[in-house]
Amino acid sequence: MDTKKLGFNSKLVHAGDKHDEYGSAVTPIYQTSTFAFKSSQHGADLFAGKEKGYIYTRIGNPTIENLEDKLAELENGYRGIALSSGMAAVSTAYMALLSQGDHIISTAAVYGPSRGVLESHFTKFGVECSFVETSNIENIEKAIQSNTKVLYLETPANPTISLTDIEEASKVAHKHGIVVIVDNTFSTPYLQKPLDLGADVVLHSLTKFINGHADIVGGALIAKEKEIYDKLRKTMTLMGGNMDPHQAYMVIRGVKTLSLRVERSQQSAMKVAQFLENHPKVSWVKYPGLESHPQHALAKKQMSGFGAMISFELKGGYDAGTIVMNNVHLALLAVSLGGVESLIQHPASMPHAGVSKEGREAAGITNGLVRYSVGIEDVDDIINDLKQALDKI
Ligand code: LCS
Repeated sequence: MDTKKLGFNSKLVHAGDKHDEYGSAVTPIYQTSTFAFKSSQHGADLFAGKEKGYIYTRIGNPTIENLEDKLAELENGYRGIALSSGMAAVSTAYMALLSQGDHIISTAAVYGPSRGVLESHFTKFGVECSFVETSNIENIEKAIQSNTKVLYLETPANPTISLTDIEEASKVAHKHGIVVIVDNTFSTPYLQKPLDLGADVVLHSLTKFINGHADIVGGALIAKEKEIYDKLRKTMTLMGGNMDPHQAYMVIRGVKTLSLRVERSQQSAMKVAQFLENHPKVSWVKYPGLESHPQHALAKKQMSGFGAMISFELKGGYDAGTIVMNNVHLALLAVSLGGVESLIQHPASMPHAGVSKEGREAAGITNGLVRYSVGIEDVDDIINDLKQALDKI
């Protein structure tokens, strides 16, 4: 069946699937490190690329390939690459597309380690980085240098929920021959398709909404065209950031319900955001679906829904944040996001506790900022849980 002609939900279920000779309904887990050649000629043909097949699981494996093909179809890309984590995808992309003396421009408020690995490791190899507020396209234009090779966008960004106009940013970048990478973890292809909007590479932490069940860590890169795909694939294979077949099986299972999960979570997220916006102990709420979000119009233009991630600021600052953390009962007090279970975290006292107050503020992480990942529980339970925790402040 040619799944490319099917609708998004049908692709979620069927794209890339490999049924074995027993008629398995799902792709089996090919839990093997290596694949026996039928003859020395067969081995030689596989290595020379004259015949399609499998050699070694770091290079390729049917279960992993099923996931890669599914993701590529969902993102309207040329081909996909599955990796051991979202960070493996991030560093593989940087390694493949940057050389000594090159310059990268990145959204300032990206997921901390996506910025950190540039500052701590890639600068060691002579890569220059600029971190700018990419929601303002002029900032991107101003940061472009003759050696700029990559524009790295995260939209919505983690944890500020700021948006960048992918179409406009890509136009500016492409005028200068700059490759555009978009981290689509928060939206997933169900809500936003960066390659259709002009980006060259889509990146995912599969750990989040795509897998959706908080039981694996994984990452993916999907390229729009063969040339960049080949560079990414070669780097992944050489650096060894491949996914494991069992991990791939778990993500294939999880992603089949992506639209059902995201749909329910985002319906609840809208109600939770409205509840928070009207709460006297909350000074502001950042959710792309609220008219008060400074880029609500952009959200309507480039996303087909507003997602399940909310950030809000408590009037009581740091102490109020810790009180809420210690008093929620339904939401799990945990990092990560995008699972069926609601998760809450307070960046200032938790993941960003080691960052200076000035550093946190420069990245938009204020003392009273709380990030909430809305799960698929009953929305009344989610709101009541938050309400009673806010009452304790
Ligand atoms: N990109 C985004 C937008 C993320 O949120 C994360 C992880 C990554 C990339 C890296 O993916 P990983 O290697 O963890 O699969 N975000 C996390 C967070 O917000 N809390 O814990 C992890």
